[in-house]
Amino acid sequence: MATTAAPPSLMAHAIRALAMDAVQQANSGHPGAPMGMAEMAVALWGRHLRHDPAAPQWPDRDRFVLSNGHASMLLYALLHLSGYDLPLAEIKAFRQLHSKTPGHPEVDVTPGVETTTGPLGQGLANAVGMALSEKLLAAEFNRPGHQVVDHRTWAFAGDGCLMEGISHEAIALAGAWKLNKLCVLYDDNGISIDGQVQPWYVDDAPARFRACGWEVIGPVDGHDVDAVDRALRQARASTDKPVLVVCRTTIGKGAPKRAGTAKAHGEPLGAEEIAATRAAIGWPHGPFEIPAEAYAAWDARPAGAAARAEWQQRLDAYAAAHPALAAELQRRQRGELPANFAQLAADALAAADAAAATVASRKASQLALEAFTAALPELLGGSADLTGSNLTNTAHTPALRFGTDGAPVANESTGGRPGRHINYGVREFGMAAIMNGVALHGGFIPYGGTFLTFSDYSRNAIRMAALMKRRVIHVFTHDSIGLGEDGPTHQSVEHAASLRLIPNLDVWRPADTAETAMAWAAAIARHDGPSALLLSRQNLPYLPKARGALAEIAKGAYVLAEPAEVGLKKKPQAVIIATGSEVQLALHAQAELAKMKIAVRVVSMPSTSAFDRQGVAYKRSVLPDGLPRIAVEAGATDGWWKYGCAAVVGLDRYGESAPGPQLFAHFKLTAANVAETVRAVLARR
Ligand SMILES: Cc1ncc(C[n+]2csc(CCOP(=O)(O)OP(=O)(O)O)c2C)c(N)n1
Repeated sequence: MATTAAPPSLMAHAIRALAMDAVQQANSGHPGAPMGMAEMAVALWGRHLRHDPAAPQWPDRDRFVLSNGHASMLLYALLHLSGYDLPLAEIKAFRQLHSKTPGHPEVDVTPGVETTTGPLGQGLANAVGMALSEKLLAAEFNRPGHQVVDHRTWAFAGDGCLMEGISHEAIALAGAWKLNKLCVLYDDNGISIDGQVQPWYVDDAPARFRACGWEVIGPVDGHDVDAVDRALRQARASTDKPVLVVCRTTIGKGAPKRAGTAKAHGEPLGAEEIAATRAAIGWPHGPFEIPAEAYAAWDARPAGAAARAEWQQRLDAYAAAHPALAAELQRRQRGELPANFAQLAADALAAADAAAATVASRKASQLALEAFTAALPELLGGSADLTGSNLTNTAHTPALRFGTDGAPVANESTGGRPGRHINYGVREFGMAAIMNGVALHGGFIPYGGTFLTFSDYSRNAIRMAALMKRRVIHVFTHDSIGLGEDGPTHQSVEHAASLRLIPNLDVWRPADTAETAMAWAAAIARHDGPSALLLSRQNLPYLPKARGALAEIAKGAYVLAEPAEVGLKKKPQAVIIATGSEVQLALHAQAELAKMKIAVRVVSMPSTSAFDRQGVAYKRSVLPDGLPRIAVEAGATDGWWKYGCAAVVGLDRYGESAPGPQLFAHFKLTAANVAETVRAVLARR
């Protein structure tokens, strides 16, 4: 909240001026939306948003999400004007290399930016994830007389966000979860890039939100600060529903010729129109010149400091009354794992090795999760309507439910805490983007499941988690033709390869229970990015490991079996690299080749990215120079050539509908074919 009362028009015009000047200077960007939402921003940021520019990471701050991220100059102007560490020089460097003002808002680049937005609709889902996190943390940690988690989530969204299908997934869940402290301000300006949206966007958006259990306020005049302010006040009174405030606005408001036109959306106004706008709105100041009264009116530092100090007092009182809870809350908010995590992970690995069970890797995942969810209350699981297939639930993760009062239902089995396995419904993209919001908020490590094939539905949100460096864990089961009878619509072929292309996503395709436990441990321990676990539907045998191999799984690839394992006292002549369900084929091929006195090494490579991060010496020790390499994976072969393979046994076409074992035979994903391929490679040399 800003501190002094000043004419709202002064505050709004300061945003307009900065937006049009910065876009003009960059000769690129979107002036229309910031100019159109200026009064909405005055009402929210000037009168409601509880934040402290001096402490952008303060855990109990309100969250603000600019879902229509192309309006980035609105957010940069707000951060600059209200006192964040974003000097005018950064506004002048809008969209330039290494500035803090990139084309679209990016979390961790600009102080005060809560999430990276630009792909329309996802910000809305992030906001839902943030509001969910707040509600769950409040239920878990607040105590009578001690409200230490108590903040709101606000989002701006435009027509584009609401046209995107993901908006429906997100608002449906927000309604089901009764996220009453979530408020979305809809910039209802009737314009998108192609022009007036009327011919192609005729949805009754308010009715859609109402149908999903939202309270809808308005339409209000989005250029009337007091009207928006009143709507926000009403929104804050909601006890059991998220709130949509429909704000009727004019894109490019203030620009005499461009206002209300699609041209205002994504082009600089031009010197002439900027001059005309200055005259029209009565802004006599030069480019990037903001009068002191405007800065004073926007300055949110005093109010922010006071709000934070008041919260600190509440936290201190809480810590005095409930020291253990306070320490746990702060650990969770910092994203630190319990001190005994390394031991926990080692125990899970050792237990898997000792049991040596033959189970599907999806089941192995559940076994690992039993241990991890027992010890880590921050694990917040879920599935997109495939819980029984993904096996994402455990004895420690009862289903999350909300009572009629909007509060999460406390579970006896978990000491009165809310449930922590989410039925996301059939909403893969929404789930992924909501998990991003949960990770961004802090306090939880989200994980969610679906079939690997449907990772395509979630894909851009997975990419966003990778770009934002957030710890989100995707459980993708039914990872190949091995799933069998459901057929090619459900059988992944290109998915492992294509997920591996996403920078900063760790993909794990474990071969057995030990590798699966390790993959989970790595995904949980990872602080700076998402992980995807690719798991089988079908059973996989436990693979006996050489001494020391267990510890090397974490390196992404390791020597699983040398020729000596199959009775050959020879140095290997070739290396078979395999992942997941195909590692057993590699071992069988090794045994067949041994009968012909052909010595091969088998390398299990559950994670190419983890392996690629290893030093040269380790890489050479696993894949020695000069030894021909043959890769085996029931999927697209393209990615394997980067390891200099002489041959790849894979699948570059869609599968078929039949029992899994028949499909492996049909597509020659067999030990015999792998052995034959090795022989052919050696014969060529
Ligand atoms: C998923 C996605 N698709 C397409 C775009 C490109 N794009 C950016 S803004 C925009 C139009 C958005 O219209 P609206 O939300 O009404 O914004 P306004 O015109 O009011 O600024 C489009 C298609 C995008 N950023 N994200």
